[in-house]
Amino acid sequence: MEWLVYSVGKDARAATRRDWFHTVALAVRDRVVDRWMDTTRSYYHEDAKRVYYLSLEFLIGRLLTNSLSNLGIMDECRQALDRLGLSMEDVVDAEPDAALGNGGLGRLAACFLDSMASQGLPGYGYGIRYEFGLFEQRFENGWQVEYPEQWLQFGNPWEFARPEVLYPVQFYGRVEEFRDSVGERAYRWVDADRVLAMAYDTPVVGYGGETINTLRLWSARATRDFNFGHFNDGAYMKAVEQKILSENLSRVLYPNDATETGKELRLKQEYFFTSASLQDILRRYLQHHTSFDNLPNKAAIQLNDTHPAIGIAELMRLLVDQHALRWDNAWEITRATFAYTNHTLLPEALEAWPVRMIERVLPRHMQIIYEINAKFLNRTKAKAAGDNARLSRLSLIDERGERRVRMGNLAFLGSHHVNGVSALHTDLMKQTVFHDFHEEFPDRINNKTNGITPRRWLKQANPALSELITTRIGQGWISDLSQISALSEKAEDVVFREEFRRAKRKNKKRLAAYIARQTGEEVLVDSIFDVQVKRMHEYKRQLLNVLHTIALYNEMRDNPTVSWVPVTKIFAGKAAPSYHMAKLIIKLINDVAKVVNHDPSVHDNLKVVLLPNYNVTAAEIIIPAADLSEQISTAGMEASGTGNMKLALNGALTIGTLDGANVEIREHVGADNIFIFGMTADEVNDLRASGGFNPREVIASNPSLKRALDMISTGAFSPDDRNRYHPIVQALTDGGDHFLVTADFADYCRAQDAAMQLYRDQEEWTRKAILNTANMGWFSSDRTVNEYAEEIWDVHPVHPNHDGEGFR
Ligand code: TH1
Repeated sequence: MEWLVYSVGKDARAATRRDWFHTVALAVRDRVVDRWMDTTRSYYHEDAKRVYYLSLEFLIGRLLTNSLSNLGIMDECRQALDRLGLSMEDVVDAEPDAALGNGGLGRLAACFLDSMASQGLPGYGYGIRYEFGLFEQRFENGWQVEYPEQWLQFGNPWEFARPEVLYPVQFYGRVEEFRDSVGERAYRWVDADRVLAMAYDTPVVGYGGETINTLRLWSARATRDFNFGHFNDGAYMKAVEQKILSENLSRVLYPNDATETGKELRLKQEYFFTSASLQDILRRYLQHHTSFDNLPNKAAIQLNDTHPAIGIAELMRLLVDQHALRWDNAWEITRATFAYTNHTLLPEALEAWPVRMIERVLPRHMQIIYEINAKFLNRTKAKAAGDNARLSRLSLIDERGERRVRMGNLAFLGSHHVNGVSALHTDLMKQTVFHDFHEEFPDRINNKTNGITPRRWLKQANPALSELITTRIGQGWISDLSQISALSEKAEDVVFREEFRRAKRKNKKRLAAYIARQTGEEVLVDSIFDVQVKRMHEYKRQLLNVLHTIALYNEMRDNPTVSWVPVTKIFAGKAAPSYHMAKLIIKLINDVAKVVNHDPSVHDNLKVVLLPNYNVTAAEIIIPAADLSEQISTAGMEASGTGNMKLALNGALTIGTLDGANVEIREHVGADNIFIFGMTADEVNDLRASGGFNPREVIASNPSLKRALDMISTGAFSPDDRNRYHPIVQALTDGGDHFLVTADFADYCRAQDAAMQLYRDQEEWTRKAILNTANMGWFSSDRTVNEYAEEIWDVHPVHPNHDGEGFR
């Protein structure tokens, strides 16, 4: 109560739910601060090697439940609120969802922060404090419409502004050559524009509250030059305009998931946060050291995809230009410090900045990139005499068409380890985009299969199931998910199966209520909740699911006397605002839903819902309620997937292709407990290479597919605009069906039938669901992060000292 009055400045009668959220968050934050300082101080005193996770995205979601749960004060807090006549749920619901990321890549970074803190690893996250996170999605007339996501509108109680932690970051200008004190050629970057990066710190509470790490996000501030002078003539307004322009750097997250836009502001964002982070890392290192030789023993920098890869040139610049190291020495230190994670092989997602743009925006970096390239190609030329094609593939510069810097090649060359995010993806990296580099550096590529944090994705999101698990096997699984395998034998226990089903049903009821609130649609709790939640993308093949939905709808209408297993098709996901095909698919799902849901002839046996604004908070409601998990990307295209892991851990059975981490999920849960269908990555590769795939033939030979496509193309779902879906039909037919939707359709339907038949046998279904939960322990991000720590970073847990009074 005191908190409300003194921190929020209101009395209880005037307080809104948001005021109560801020009150509780500030009270929780208070419990964290001492331990946070202790943690930071312990790292400092031990001069521990730290790992710095550089990521343009951190998809955090809400933090209140997470903090309470990790601190172990959930019940205490609930009781305190009870006494005030407040509901915990209402307070929790008042927190905005921090959506500083697009999808899997950003959420992985957030799971890694939780896992590092929970295992006492000295890990820092570095990123951008976007004023606007990923847009809010609404449907208007069934079309996606984007609204700004104003998560900071009412303040953010979790963050601490650090106005004193401020670094200059430069852009544009030119490079001047001069002779240094010993007469050597040297360079300085002059006449550049300056922006300041200001730090905001958020404590990252590890499970048990022993370790509290730091997420440091940078916000752009104009330099003081803009605020002073220029008071006469029109220059004053110009100066203010300049200030606004430079602060735009941290204004908004680019809404593209695994697609590249090539916009200058994006390059500037990447350099902005990378430069500030490196300056901060060097400042911290220099508190203990006078030479840079030990940097690789004290700092591991992980590049989350190529977005921070310019950091390789930036560290070279800082070491060579500012700290006067010799090139070769600086390069050795740089390579020993950086490691790079690749998250996609999709050509449209591989960053390649025009040379002309980098020359203009970061002129010194362009020189450094040329120098790195020249030294590398010279060395390679000596070995691979005459093979010019190979040299041009290895080059950091793509010379075909407009010259571009291949950021993946830069990241590879500047790192001591390069990893993929699932076994299949890592193999494909070696065979495709990094084939030549792999030959050149055969020990550099390694695999680190993704994982998810069991704290958020089981304990917090699914209290019903977690409490059941804990009553049977204790709570060790929360910090050591491998222990969950002890549930395997419970799959044979009829009482346990009944309780497992009860937990699932409770979650399904919660989701049904959410669906009713969000869409007005009533769904049957006892139907199969068939869930596909992820970004809208052609390679993820929501269209395959839609086609099956239409085919099932037709079968149900044709055979009204059959006793059908009721199915609820649940979709959610955002499309990039400029991705027209993905937005058209959204409209199609909404149009199909409108027809199917209002057709009395299917007797509620089929419902289709597309939930708006999928984000971490929505995922926490949807995932625990799923029966069937759709992981149906074209084989070879989804690097890993992580939603697949969250769903299986929560007892959904997967229907999926042998793509990404699905391959390893099958190995862990057992081939009998997963519905695998479709072509393999090798088959996809061969079929595409043969050039012989003809979707028309496949369609002609499959009446149910033909009928579904005909309905789409003749306007059965769009009577108001019969040509609306022409682009979709076109892509699947004359367009050549690049994602092989039609090629996998028949086998997908077979797998769907198998799932529906199994669902009739609730005991058998539940047995398999339990075996999924029980066998997903390996997919904890604790395991993933430990592998990085041991095999890439060489960092070790530190146990913070929380008792030394003299310390405080
Ligand atoms: C995703 C991958 O598509 C997904 O398969 C993987 O599980 C996830 O990363 C985590 O490893 C990617 N997201 C992005 C986002 C951008 C660029 C590339 C990728 S790959 C902006």
